[in-house]
Amino acid sequence: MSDSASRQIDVAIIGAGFAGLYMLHKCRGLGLSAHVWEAGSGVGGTWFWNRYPGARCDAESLQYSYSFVPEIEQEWRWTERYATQPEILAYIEHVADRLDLKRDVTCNTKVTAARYDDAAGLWRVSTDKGEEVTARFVIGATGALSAARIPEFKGLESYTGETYHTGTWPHHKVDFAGKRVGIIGTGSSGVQLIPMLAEEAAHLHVFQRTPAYSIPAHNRPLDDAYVQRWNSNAAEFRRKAREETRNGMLYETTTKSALEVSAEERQREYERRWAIGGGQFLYAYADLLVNPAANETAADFARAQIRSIVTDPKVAALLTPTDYGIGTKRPCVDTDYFATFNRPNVTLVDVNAAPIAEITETGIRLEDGSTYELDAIVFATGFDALTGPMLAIDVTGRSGLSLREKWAEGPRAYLGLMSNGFPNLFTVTGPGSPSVLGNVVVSIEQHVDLIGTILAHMQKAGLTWIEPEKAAEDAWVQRVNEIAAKTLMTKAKSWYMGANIPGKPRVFLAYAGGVDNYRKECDAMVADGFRGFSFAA
Ligand code: NA7
Repeated sequence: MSDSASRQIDVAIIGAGFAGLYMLHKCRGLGLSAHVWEAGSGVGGTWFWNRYPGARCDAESLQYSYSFVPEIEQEWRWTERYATQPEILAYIEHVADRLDLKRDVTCNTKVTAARYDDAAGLWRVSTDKGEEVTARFVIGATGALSAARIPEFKGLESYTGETYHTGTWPHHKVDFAGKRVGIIGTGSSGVQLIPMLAEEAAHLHVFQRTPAYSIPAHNRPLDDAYVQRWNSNAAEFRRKAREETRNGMLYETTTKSALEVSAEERQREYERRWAIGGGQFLYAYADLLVNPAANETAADFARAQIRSIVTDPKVAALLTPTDYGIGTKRPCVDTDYFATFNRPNVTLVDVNAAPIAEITETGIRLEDGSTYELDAIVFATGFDALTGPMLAIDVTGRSGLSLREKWAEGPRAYLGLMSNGFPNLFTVTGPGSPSVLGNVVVSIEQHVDLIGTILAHMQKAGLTWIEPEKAAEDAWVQRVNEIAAKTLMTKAKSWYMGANIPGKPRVFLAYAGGVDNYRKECDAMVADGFRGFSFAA
């Protein structure tokens, strides 16, 4: 990969994951000089960093992949319904090689600042390697879940054992054999990792604050006939996923309410969907995420599954979510998660009842005085989602306006794409766009295509400057909030709401109106002469 970038380029791209790589390809197609900076030592973004045992995508492989080069789609053979992290990373590497992208990627380098120079009308981008580059456009392809976070536990630095975070997992195999291991966190990452740790560790303590709803993955190898059927119809399947679904995935949906059918019919439908596995379950009825009574029927079904698997009723009760609805926090998809708690070498510790008071030299102490001696602690404690990655960079726009100040009360961006005061700065799947609510690769492709359309328009019309109007941005932020408020997702304490970070504003961070509707909004904006954006030559 290239070690240095030319000092003056058209487009500076931050991040070499799914978004940054496609953005680079798009810029090349427009004849623009573009360069990517990437903190990791290789491309892949999320799939470069999250290397913990058991890491998989919880969207189906054939759908969670690029569609912009049909030949690549046809030549890549996914092996499992839900791909493992190594397979997804190998796929991204393959695409990067196939399109010769790596020569314009500088790895092991963090962008530390991006400052808009009003007089020159250019961005000055600085890196932690002391590089400074000027660029006409900056594109934040930083990912929604890339700022890994360890809570500020008292005494953490005094701990003498090994520590790991799922989102910054080492590249070597970590040996847990014979060790006393503690894991904090039971979100998607913890739910995937816990069964793997339990198989290896001498003893595993799971420190749980909030129990998770989890749907079985029913993962399986993909057979040739299935792949063949997909490949023969790929273009149409992809179009449907993009244009006709709420979340960018081809799930079986219905317009029926959970409350308009009999209890028996509902039970049969939930059983059928549970047997299919994965995110399909939440699409059993149209109102599961908007009507509390409807949601409760699905939540009850999921709770009963936990009781049927976990043999100790006290442990089952602790593992059962009661104070939030299913799907109102991101639902987990698992393989053998609940059964893991039947193992004699696994202990569930309730850190809701007695929170973690401190991390000691040798383990964890809870507020009730109980202590746990541990050789290793794994933090599956999540990310500073959506806003964290861009705010980690010192971004300064027009007239010295800082992005951190502007977003102090929550993110503000028109279409989740650009923020007033920050000309020529785009974010791919930024806050206020559908982003994490669904198949993020579909949303990435849509945003990159949209940015490409905007850049092509500017080239053609001889324009050099674009900024969203404040009124358009205000109206969009209001719309995002109104749509979210109609769902049950604003009722739960989740990273969708910024609730996992002390002090982070409690604002719903994504557009919950569906990727289908969002695309229509964007297409209408373009058709309407780029409504809401100001341009200058
Ligand atoms: P999540 O979903 O944010 O899960 C983090 C977990 O860590 C969750 O169970 C938290 O409990 C727990 N946590 C966080 N801070 C603490 C403290 N201080 N004490 C105890 N427990 C704590 O992150 P993941 O990495 O699992 O998943 C993120 C996304 O990546 C996922 O949704 C997929 O889209 C991929 P809490 O629920 O806050 O009580």
